[in-house]
Amino acid sequence: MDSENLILRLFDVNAVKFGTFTLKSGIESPVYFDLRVMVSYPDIMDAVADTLFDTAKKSGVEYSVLCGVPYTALPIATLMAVKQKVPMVIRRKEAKSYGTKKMIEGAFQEGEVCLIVEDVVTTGSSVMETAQSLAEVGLKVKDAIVLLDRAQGGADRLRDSGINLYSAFDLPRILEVLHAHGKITDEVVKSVKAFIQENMVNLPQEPAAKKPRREYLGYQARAELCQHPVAKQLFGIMEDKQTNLAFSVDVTTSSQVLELADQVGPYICVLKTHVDILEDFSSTFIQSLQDLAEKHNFLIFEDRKFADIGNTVQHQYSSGMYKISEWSHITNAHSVAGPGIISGLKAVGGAKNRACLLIGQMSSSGNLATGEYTKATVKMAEENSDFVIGFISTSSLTPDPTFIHMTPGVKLSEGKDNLGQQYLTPAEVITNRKSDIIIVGRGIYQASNPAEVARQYQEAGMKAYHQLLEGETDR
Ligand code: S5P
Repeated sequence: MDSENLILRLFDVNAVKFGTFTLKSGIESPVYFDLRVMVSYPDIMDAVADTLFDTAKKSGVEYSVLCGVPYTALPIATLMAVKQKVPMVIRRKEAKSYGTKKMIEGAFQEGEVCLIVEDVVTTGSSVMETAQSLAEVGLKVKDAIVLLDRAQGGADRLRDSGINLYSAFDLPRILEVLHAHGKITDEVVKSVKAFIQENMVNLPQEPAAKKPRREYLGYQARAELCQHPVAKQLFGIMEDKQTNLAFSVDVTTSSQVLELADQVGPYICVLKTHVDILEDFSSTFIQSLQDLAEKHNFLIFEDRKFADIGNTVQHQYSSGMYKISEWSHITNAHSVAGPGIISGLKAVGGAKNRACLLIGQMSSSGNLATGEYTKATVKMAEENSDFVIGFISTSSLTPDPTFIHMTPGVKLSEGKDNLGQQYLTPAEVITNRKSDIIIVGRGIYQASNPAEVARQYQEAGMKAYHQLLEGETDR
């Protein structure tokens, strides 16, 4: 059965319904999926198992064991396991109250990679719970496949926890097929599309082969499109120096900062500072830093993460001992305080042609900058694009080519620190998540030869950028 017929069959058996439904999250939805009914239709089960295998194959995921999220995906995973002769494990919903308290049943080796199978993902929490149970017994989870991603933030949340979600279908495709076959009216299509617009955070990733690719513009073209002088300059530097590397120089003395900035300067487009961790901050230090920025042609970004009301941040930005607005081309702010924070910063930095990034997502595990918060942050940026030039985020948040995305939590191999930081690779960040700039701190300044390692990050970042432009994915 091809995907079109599978969608039609799912509609026939009432696994896809249109009307007014209240979802678990409290959101009212004009469309509802109840895939539990599939077990009664062998032809559908068969097609779903094949479709999910196809999705896994096209996404290039690697695994040696399968696990279905209980309950609906359990029989699907079973069928896939039997058809493809891959072992599976079962996750219990509740631990047994007698005997062994095992949550995962089956025979497996610690360190084996397990692919999670799910029917529908909304927030991603069921996949996350399953991944946690699997991790507790030593199984590794990198990817999950789902028949349908409702695109309400689940993929983002999972990605933040290090799990890539690949879906076989998305809602627009289902609408298209059902409408083309006269199963739903124009009205229904309109109401579901309006719902998608309002509630969907990111459209799900389809297997690369099926999806028409968005054309990515190069740095030069984006420099030309930008109105803000700092954004224009930054894309210009990225093009001229062929680098998308920002160095986060989180060391605690001025001399260390200056020495590192001079060594690493040739390989970066942005130097990111936290001047409040310096033991010996002074205005002469700032003068030397500005000289280095000039010498090596990079921008200075003070990572101040303003988070207060407009009136307070105005003073924090212009005054005190750091006078950030005097010397930092770029600074950043949390959107939690509302748009007044941008007005406050803009009142100080606007006339000086300074720029701001909003923190739309964070790299640390368990952070709250997800879903609706991220969406509202993007809106705030769009409404203040004369001062906000982009985002700190772990993925691209908008296709608007004049906004720049900078991603922290980057190392040459994935991992974590012991305080919640989570690392992704340059290829994952630039090619797969379509961010623009990698921010690297410890990966460079803790290396024995920071300049050489910075060069390696520059090379990895640009390789990933060229892959993005050429439409390749890194998977
Ligand atoms: O979500 C975030 C946002 C930022 S700006 N996660 C982050 O790690 N950062 C900053 O990026 C953080 O303050 C630090 O300066 C840098 C990452 O440093 P690394 O040593 O972990 O590479």
